[in-house]
Amino acid sequence: MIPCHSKSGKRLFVMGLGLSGLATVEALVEGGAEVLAWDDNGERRASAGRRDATIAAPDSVDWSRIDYLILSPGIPHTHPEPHPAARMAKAAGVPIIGDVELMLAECPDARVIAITGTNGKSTTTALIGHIFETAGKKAEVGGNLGTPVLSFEPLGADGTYILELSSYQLELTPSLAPEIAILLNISPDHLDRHGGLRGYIEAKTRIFANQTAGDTAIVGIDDTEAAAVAERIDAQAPKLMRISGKDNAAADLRYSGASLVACGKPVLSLAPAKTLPGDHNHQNAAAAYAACRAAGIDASVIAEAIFSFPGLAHRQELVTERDGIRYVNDSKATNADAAERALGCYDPIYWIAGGRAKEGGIAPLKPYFPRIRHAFLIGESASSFGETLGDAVPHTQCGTLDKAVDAAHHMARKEHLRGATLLLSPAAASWDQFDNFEQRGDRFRDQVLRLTEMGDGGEARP
Ligand code: UMA
Repeated sequence: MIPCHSKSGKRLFVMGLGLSGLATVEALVEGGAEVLAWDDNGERRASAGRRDATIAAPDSVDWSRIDYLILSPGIPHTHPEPHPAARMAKAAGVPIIGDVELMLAECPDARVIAITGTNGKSTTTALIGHIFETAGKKAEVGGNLGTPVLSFEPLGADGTYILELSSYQLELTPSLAPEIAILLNISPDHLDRHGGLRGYIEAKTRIFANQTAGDTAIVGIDDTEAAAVAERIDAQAPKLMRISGKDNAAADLRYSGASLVACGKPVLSLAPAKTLPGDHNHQNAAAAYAACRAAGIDASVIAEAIFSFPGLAHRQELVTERDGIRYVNDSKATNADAAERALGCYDPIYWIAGGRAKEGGIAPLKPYFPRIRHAFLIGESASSFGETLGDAVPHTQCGTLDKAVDAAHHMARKEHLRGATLLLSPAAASWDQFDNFEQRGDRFRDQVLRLTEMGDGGEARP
């Protein structure tokens, strides 16, 4: 934990007591601050009360006596409507910040590498963390990825914080000045929270706002919005590295096929990186490579780490490979956009899909239908997905995930097609049958391991 000593004797109001809020309460109390806290959910309030915070509703507080409002990233403060706590703090002129801002104030000497983007930021963050670990460098990895930043160990000048930052967190971290900042890409997301695309882009661009001459900015330039950001920051001081998967003359680092190419010269083949399939993962690897080179890590160490990267659970996670069939858990793909990334990586596919459908269903995935050998449909959306697949893709209504895995496994083994992949990439949310996508992916993994550790007939070996 990082105790917030710089806030000793101050009075802070912590709004939201989820993962990051509870870690914030602990770090503030430990640092000697007076903490008032609230969550709109009564159970969450009870867990904070045990940590020496005073539970107080926002409208019961004299805001003129509060030094800071610490807001959880998931709580709105501008759009679609400010939370009452944010409204009252603003009216009283109380600064509104987040946990990352608190953390930065305590460890000013540590190096910061910050990663944002609409897609791929978790994988890129975890990959950079793995490269640092392989290089034997002291680092803490987290933020939006899952570990709240105030749960980290305090680091000095020999340490690096590797932070995945969402647009929500970037808005609440005004003094962020990363030595290395990455913007992978921009596509519309969380628009309700930012009052539209313009607000979302502004929030993302904050990652570069306080960079100065010696700092490095790494930007993926294959979408119009991120390319425009690169143009804008080019005029500022930071060293700018443009990354592209296209034959783009402006790119400093390209990923072409499975190679990284810098200044026209191949610098690394990504073919052995089994856990990073597809163009989107090659972009993540390119950004991680650029960041780690800028951090002074040797190219050969980076290569070794990229090849040994275990990947992230539920994101095209290679569960096992058995008798020529790959079993891939992509439970995190809760919409068609995300499923498209996985469907583009494999052929032929035994595809498990369905759950609670998002708007548009799987219609945008039609270009990938020829790769799907058979679809196994589950959950609420099974019949609507079946209608979209129509005669183009043979499919079976399975109802549950267990039945789908079983049927797909047996068909894949029977047909024994070269390069076959059994893929869970549901293109739908999990909430109709599971608590969250993690539980769905865990269930898939368990079921796959159970079946693949059995004999051909699906019966356990003696
Ligand atoms: N709450 C209220 N009132 C409200 C809204 C929420 O009291 O009007 C309370 C909830 O009851 C809950 C708490 O606020 O107890 C939740 O706070 P939170 O949503 O900010 O979640 P945390 O548990 O603190 O998790 C946050 C990040 N969540 C969000 O940004 C929504 C986590 O990112 C992050 O891993 C964690 O901090 C640790 O740093 C998750 C996420 O979904 C993965 N991120 C979004 C994304 O990736 O798209 C941005």
